[in-house]
Amino acid sequence: MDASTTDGPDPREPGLEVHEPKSAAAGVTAVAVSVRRSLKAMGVKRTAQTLLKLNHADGFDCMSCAWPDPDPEHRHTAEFCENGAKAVAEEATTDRLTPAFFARHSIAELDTHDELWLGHQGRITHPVVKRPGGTHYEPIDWADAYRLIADTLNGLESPDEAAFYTSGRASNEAAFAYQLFVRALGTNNLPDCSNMCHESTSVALVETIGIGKGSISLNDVYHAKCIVIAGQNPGTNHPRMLQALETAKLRGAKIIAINPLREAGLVNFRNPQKPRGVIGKGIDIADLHLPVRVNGDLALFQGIGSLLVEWDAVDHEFMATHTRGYEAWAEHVRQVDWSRIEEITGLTRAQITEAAEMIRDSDATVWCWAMGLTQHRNAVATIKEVTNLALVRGDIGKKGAGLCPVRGHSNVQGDRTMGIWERSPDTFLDALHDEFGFEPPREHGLDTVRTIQGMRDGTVKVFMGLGGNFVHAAPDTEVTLEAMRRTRLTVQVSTKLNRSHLACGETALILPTKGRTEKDVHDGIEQFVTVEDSMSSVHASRGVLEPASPFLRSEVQIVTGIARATLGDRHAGIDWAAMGRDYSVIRRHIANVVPGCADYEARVDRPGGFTMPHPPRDSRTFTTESGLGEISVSPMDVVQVPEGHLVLQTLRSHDQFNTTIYGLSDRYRGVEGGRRVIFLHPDDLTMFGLSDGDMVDITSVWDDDRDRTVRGFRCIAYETPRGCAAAYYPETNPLVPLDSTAEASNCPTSKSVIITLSRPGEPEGSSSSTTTSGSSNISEDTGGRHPQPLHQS
Ligand SMILES: Nc1nc2c(c(=O)[nH]1)N[C@H]1C(S)=C(S)[C@@H](COP(=O)(O)OP(=O)(O)OC[C@H]3O[C@@H](n4cnc5c(=O)[nH]c(N)nc54)[C@H](O)[C@@H]3O)O[C@H]1N2
Ligand SMILES: Nc1nc2c(c(=O)[nH]1)N[C@H]1C(S)=C(S)[C@@H](COP(=O)(O)OP(=O)(O)OC[C@H]3O[C@@H](n4cnc5c(=O)[nH]c(N)nc54)[C@H](O)[C@@H]3O)O[C@H]1N2
Ligand SMILES: [Mo]
Repeated sequence: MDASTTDGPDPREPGLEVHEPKSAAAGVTAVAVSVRRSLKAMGVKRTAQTLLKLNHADGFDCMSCAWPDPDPEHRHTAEFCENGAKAVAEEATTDRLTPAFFARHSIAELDTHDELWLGHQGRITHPVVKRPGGTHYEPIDWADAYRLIADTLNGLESPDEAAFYTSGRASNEAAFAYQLFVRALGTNNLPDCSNMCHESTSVALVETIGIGKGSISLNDVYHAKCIVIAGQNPGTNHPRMLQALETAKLRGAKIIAINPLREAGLVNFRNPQKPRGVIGKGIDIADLHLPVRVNGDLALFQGIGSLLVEWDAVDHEFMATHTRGYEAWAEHVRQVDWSRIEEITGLTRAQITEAAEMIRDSDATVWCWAMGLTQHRNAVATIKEVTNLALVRGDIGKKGAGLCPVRGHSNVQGDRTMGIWERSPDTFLDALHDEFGFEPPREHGLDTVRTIQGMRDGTVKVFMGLGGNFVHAAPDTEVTLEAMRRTRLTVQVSTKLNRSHLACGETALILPTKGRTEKDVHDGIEQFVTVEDSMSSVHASRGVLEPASPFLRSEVQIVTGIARATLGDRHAGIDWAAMGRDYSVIRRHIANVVPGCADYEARVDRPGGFTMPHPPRDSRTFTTESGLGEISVSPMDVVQVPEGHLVLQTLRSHDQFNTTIYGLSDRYRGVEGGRRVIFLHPDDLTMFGLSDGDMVDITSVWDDDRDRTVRGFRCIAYETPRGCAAAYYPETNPLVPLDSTAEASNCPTSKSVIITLSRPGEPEGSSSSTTTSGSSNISEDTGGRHPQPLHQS
């Protein structure tokens, strides 16, 4: 696709309009939007049928995010948010995408449409295949599809030539069966969306507290005295969290928002469930907003740590019994250089002191974070620093306090619990061995980035995706697309059409599946599935609608069907057919294999389910090697932005779910009718000789020769720290270099991309003299045209 070569509205987005950002989230507009969208997609009856069952004990779990549900007796009739309603409407739409559609549109033609159009074509009704050399998808029988997969997998030289991706929507039952199939086949190549999401969290928490999950329950949020929300935009991505924050505020909690942007939900919340939110002014959420520079959080948390040490505002008693490493850490943070902290964070010492005082004065603090912390090169260090603060304050295993990584996909945490992990520990593999009588592979498998590298290099020849939209979720879109197209076979288990279906291997299959809203009946018996939320609570989920087509199969059926076709009776201890027929068979295996899941069947079916064990939360014990909470020292570190460049964070609008674009309204940020925009500080616009409304091309900078440019983005002057730009994911994913990943977690650095701007048609970096001189400066430093950003310790 080429760019518009002149200024003015982009021909692709003629309706783009920019207004003042909003200062409050939710309220009646949110209710109106959700009902309007639902009615349009599903009609009156289905709207009532679905929305009233959403997040209820006898209904289905919302697929929009992993925020927990209140206790059954405290749930509202309408226990959903605007974006949850959009997610349901997206799946429960009455539009259908049949084989006739694929006969009409070639794959090449489909590839000219955007993600919004693809998603709006409706639910896929039949399994389809693209044969070698083919131009169109055509129908295929389920049995033939399974056979094709089986033959290809069995024809590989090694099972390690295949990779099996999971998106975080898969149920526990599907996930457990899937990882069992993959390991029975003989590989640990189980990349998942978590590799691009909270992987940095998992790595940091396992090292410091011994378990990669958050340590709080919803009740702790209600009883917190202080809540820190770093790098998270709950008003859009976890709207029901705002209700919990409101409850905490009304009990007197102080809230600190750490975010380069003044996100509407962090400023003010109008709770549509309460009269005050409908007619009144709503409630101010953040008592303090720290507009930190992108990637400045490690420095910020070390600054706060330094003050807490100086004031001796630490919990010596807790630390003496439960932790180690305080002295070394205290010595490290005592030495911080405040002028560097101010420079890196863009905050004054007074602002940081105000935050530290609020933390000092709270005897129970909840520490929340999401993608604003996890998707940077220094993400693991930053999250370890958050953990340090929680540990020195004694905020673990205490009412109203704890670590709260806010998960994204509704069952991403459950999938990990069920063994979707390329590096599952030996204890888990031992348990599989004992339950099923085969020897699972022990060598670590490929994560998401390594899977792409493998496909690119020709060592990975088969890609299967259990949900998700791999090519648009992954970094370096062009590289990923080319990599995927090099494979022998791609298999996508999906509900709706997306870009990954158009990046076909030599042979490509789309296997359409039932979604969470839909009933799943086998031999007259209604099946249910289970999920785990962000706070380790596990419960059942039951669909309520008739499936979108009689030809759909459930994810469990598809996975066990493929397994049976591929492995036959190679493993006497695994009865694939029984698992596919009756999910309680899988749950019995889960109970035997997964720690903390004893008596699973009975416990998941109680209203509200049960909560998985979490030693730090439950008993202040730590399953680290030392048996103690590890307070750790991380060198001060920040991504270095060469002069004349900016750091770009790629984030979500209010009208999307990851790569699924619901519509073109980022209401809270004032962007309507388009998505090809870049938010910039007014002085940065000036530096590039640009004005609000100008069109630019964006080029990222990395130490290889590849040109990574996206074209035709409208500049928006916006309140963001100097030097820090923002633009939407997935439009800007072509800018994220595949090899630019977080240390220790290998998570793509989607929140710190070094960029330069140019006017459409001009060579990169030529918008102003500053930029040109900036670019040449770096060339001298590194001798490369695309220098790797310099990092300092
Ligand atoms: N409606 C809806 N809900 C969703 C999703 C969705 O796409 N749509 N996605 C789901 C998924 S998978 C996930 S992981 C979550 C994502 O939830 P979030 O993490 O809230 O998602 P992002 O839009 O990536 O927002 C990141 C926030 O971090 C801030 N930020 C960026 N860089 C920095 C930084 O360096 N420091 C700090 N302190 N802040 C920074 C941004 O300004 C932004 O407010 O939401 C889940 N829920
Ligand atoms: N630049 C940049 N890139 C990012 C991020 C970022 O912040 N910036 N965020 C990252 C994060 S946090 C994540 S989690 C990933 C998300 O990566 P993915 O999970 O791979 O992406 P999604 O867009 O959530 O996947 C949507 C597709 O899932 C399919 N689907 C929906 N429901 C179901 C279902 O019930 N079953 C099945 N089988 N399929 C279903 C539909 O076909 C839909 O098109 O993206 C990552 N990529
Ligand atoms: Mo995510």
